[in-house]
Amino acid sequence: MSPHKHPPSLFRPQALPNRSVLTENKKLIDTVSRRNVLRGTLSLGALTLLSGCDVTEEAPVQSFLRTVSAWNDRVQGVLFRPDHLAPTFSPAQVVKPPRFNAYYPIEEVKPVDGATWQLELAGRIANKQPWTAQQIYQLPEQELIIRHICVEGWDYIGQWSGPNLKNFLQRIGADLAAKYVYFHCNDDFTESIDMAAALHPQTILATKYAGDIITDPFGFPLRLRTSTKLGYKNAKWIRAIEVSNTFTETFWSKQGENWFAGI
Ligand SMILES: Nc1nc2c(c(=O)[nH]1)N[C@H]1C(S)=C(S)[C@@H](COP(=O)(O)O)O[C@H]1N2
Ligand SMILES: [Mo]
Repeated sequence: MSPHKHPPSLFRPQALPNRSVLTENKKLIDTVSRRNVLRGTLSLGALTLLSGCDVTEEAPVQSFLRTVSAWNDRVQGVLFRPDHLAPTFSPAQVVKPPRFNAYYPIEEVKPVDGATWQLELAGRIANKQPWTAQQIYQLPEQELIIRHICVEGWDYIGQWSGPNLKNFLQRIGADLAAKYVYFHCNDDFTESIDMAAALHPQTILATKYAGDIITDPFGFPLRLRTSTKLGYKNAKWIRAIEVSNTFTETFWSKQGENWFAGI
């Protein structure tokens, strides 16, 4: 299994397009970075989510950084407002099929058997009865057309639908005052999110992409789709959801990535 390329963290210079421009703008970058360090939570991806600007379109670095800086100030106010909505897009902007990523290449994806698969529930949940895919398909669906941002430096607009996570957590009697929601996956990947992100109105358990059942590489039969977290938080091929007050390092946080990874 080849290790996933280590994703660039915020303002590591190689994460941005032009080093000489970066050197010229060092003071501005420092200002931006220092604030980020102080907050401890902001990432380029998170700012991109908020601003809706396209990191893959190489706007001049200086104006980009000014935008980031300005957003940084506005972000202070919205940071912990759980109802702040991430930008959404139109169906015409949706990339089909989605762009694949995992910590191993697409050829190594081991498809999940939807007929025998069950979603297990663990931790601070009153009703731990497992769910079949068919049962999950009966639940009301929410659709999100949102930007997926991978810290490796690429992004795409995707159209996801499935049950709203907050509604699902309420349905199973999860302790909504608990701190974390963990997603254990069929490929040995575990990620977790803070409860505020789990209860965010734009967080869903996705079963469909662009109106069709998600295909194997993209997390069939069930994956997480947050609108306010970086790509790696969006666990694919979920086999169990666990609600807990205990913090355990996750796949990417063990590799030194920011655990919060969002806004
Ligand atoms: N189970 C599992 N989920 C995962 C990963 C993984 O390796 N295993 N990779 C993450 C990363 S780094 C990204 S960018 C997104 C990619 O999702 P996509 O293939 O639908 O674009 O899945 C995330 N979820
Ligand atoms: Mo990613």
